[in-house]
Amino acid sequence: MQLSPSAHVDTFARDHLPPFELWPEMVVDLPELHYPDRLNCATELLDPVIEAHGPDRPCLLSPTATWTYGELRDRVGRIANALVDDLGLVPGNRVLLRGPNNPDLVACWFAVLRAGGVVVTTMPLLRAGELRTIGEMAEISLALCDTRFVDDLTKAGLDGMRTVTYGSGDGELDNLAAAADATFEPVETAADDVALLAFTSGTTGQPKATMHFHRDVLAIADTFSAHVLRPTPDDVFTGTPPLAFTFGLGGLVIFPLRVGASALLIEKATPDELFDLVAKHHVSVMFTAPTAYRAILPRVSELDLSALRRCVSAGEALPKATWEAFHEATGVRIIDGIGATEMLHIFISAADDDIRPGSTGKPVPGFRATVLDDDGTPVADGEVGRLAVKGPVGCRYLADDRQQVYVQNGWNITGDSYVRDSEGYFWFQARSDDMIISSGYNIAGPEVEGALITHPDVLECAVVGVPDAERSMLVTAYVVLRDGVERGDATTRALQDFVKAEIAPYKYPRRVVFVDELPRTNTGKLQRFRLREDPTT
Ligand code: 3UK
Repeated sequence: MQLSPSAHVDTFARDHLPPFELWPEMVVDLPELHYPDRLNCATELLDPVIEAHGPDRPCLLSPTATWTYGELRDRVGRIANALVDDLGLVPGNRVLLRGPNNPDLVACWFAVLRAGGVVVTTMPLLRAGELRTIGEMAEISLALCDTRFVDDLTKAGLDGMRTVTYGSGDGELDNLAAAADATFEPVETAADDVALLAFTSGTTGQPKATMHFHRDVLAIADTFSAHVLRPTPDDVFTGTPPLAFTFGLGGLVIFPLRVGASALLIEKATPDELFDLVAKHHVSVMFTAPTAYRAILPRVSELDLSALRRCVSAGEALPKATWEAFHEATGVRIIDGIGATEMLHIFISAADDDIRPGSTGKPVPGFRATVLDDDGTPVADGEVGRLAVKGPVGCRYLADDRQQVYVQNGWNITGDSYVRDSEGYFWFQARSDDMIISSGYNIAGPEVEGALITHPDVLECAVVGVPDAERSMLVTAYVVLRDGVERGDATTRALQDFVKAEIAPYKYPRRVVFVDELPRTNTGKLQRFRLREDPTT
């Protein structure tokens, strides 16, 4: 493998790529994925739209403002000039971004990339300790931070990192940008120069930084978005995942801008607030987690969602019952898709008539997927094994031995147990570490959850195996009940009997624990390990 000459003056990113022999096999059989050697994704996502449609197309919306493509490009130009002339950025420097989803954050993202920098967007929920780890791992010298979120970054106490604030019109960066020129000639990066470092939202252990190239940013738009989502320039996108979570970055920035559409950026929203904004702004494409689709069900029929035509769910398994209830209430068929930070975005999915409710779908055009046994041999259709994928993007951890765990024989091993059926559809079972082995049976927690969740008293639930002397693991359900339902033995028995009637009785939760809420990561994923560790959580 040979990379093209880098435009990075600061060579940190290239220097820390895994050795080529540990890379996954890269598959680029779609002709549209053959990008030129010099490619800046931040140029490709803005300039062609302005050339084709003029500068006045709406681009970024917030509940209070609208920026056109031309306004975004001007703003980006000013910030990029400030980065280079006032803040001393040289191509290849990593720049940490911290702030909630809004047009200012997106402008910073573009400016760093156009100036040849490497963006490291962080979740607003992160605290000083986590920010320190990221700052140290990525050797960050400059941070652009929303004025409202500086405290934790200051507390992180990163020597050698300068923090510059933006937002509310009076940040230091706003002043520098106001005085700077709006025209900026983007750095001609190599298609395989690193554009972003995305930290995994893994539920345990030391974080890992995944490294993605300029071409990778376009490749996710030209695979999942172009072939499955199929947006049009008139679409209005919105959603909840933070831009630091690549699910949100793709759905709220890369996919809409790749086709000249617009995106409504929301700083923070409960499912109720999210759907109110969808109605108000005639949103047509939405990205959020399965729990939000479920949470809105009781109210969904009162809302005017007539513009909504595409709903994408990812991050966790979408229960069949949620898919069906949402379809019944809105007529919209949710597009489930499995993605991963290592793969940048979604690689198995289906839309429209191709959907089999309860299944994640088929490999997205441009990707290959298979199900392997422990030795790396494909299992027969219908059998459970480890999901393995390859495509135009793939896992490259920044200087991390765990590269060899995620990438085996050229395949990306996502850590999920899957079944492929005879029609080629992929069915999620559980995270491989989460399979419950009880009295010799293999039980997938999500399957039991899928049954429990259809009970009218259940708002949310999680099913895990808690270590048990007699059965090795005891199938234990943590249940958040709907308001007004009484916790107690009668409810426990009712839920157990209900599950026994829905799925094979040996899978029923022998223990039911009622809780107020379930522990989640800041990307909304259930933290099953915390439930396993502390059964009284
Ligand atoms: C799980 C799913 C079942 C699965 C992500 C879309 O979630 C994203 O990235 P993460 O690195 O986590 C990856 C893991 O999450 N998962 C994701 N989607 C599904 N499980 N059904 C699904 N539809 O365990 C996977 O290995 O946080 C999702 C786009 C970009 C992303 N980064």
